Amino acid sequence: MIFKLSRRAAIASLAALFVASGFVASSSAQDKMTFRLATSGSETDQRSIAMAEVFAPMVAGFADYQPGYNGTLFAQGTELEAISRGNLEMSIASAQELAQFFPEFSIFATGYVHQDAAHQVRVFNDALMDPFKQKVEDELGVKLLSVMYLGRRQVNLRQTKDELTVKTPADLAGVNLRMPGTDAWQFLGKALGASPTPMAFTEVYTALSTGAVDGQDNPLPTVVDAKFYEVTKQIVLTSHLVDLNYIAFSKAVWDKLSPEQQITVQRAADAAAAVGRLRQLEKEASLASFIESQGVEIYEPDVAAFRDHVQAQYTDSEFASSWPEGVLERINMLGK
Ligand code: KDO
Repeated sequence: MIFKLSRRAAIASLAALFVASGFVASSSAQDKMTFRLATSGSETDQRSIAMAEVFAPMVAGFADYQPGYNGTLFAQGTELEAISRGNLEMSIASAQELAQFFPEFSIFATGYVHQDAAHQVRVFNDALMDPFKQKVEDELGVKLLSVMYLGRRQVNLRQTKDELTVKTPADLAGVNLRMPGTDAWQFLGKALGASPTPMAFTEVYTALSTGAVDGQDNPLPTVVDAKFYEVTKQIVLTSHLVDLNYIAFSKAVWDKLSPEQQITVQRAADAAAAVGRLRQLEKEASLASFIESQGVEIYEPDVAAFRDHVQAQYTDSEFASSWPEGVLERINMLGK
């Protein structure tokens, strides 16, 4: 008999397997640590679900995992500093946020550099990342445990396609595009040809519904999770950034863990990232028809025109001058 698991069942069994193998170290209830994680994502975001369903039970022997969703613990962009100051244990951090402290991280936030989810993982696990990780650990007191897949960012606008059809970067001229509030994000918005407006993720739905901005960029699973399809009319499949987040962990807390507990935390982070990645990829591949059924048109622009324009903007930028010699070439070599 051929025993066939559906893809969803396979991911669920993988999660269960990780959890079952995770109970390595345990402590009595009263000396359990607390791992608070700050994220702007919702409770139903795949990264949040993976952390709650995989990471939390794997560390439960010695730590209580306490997530704060929707920016309730710390506002978007302030989490790394909170960890650094000893006010927070964990966050879901972006390369763009790290670039605020270490400009060279902008290489991982640059349009059309990462090719897909597997490429992100190869880059994160390659020796090229070691000096990046070490610097964050030494100078910020933050350990980057694992890389999470957020997805391909697409341009999502309030205007109908009849009102504005976007084929090339020139068509985005004057479009007030919300981008998250750091220099690297704003630069990407400009590189796309738009007029970027900085804004925290938690404000975006309201800004779209009132018309304070013309659009935003995020992967399809986020468009659905945050219900942006209710307040926008088109998605332009620019795929300008295969976006990632890092599971960031306090170095001070890490140093208090026993070697066994450290191994468990590392495994739990890797397992949560792996399960979240599979689920996010599945969502990304299957959500277009639901979004279209909500009255949002989805179409491809001239992606080569966007790629060329974006890459040209970065070539002579101050960001590119902060990238260590040879790293871009090494990242490209790890691609397809
Ligand atoms: C966003 O603000 O658009 C963004 O997608 C940026 C990501 O780096 C990440 O912070 C994400 O928001 C939040 O986790 C909410 O999904």
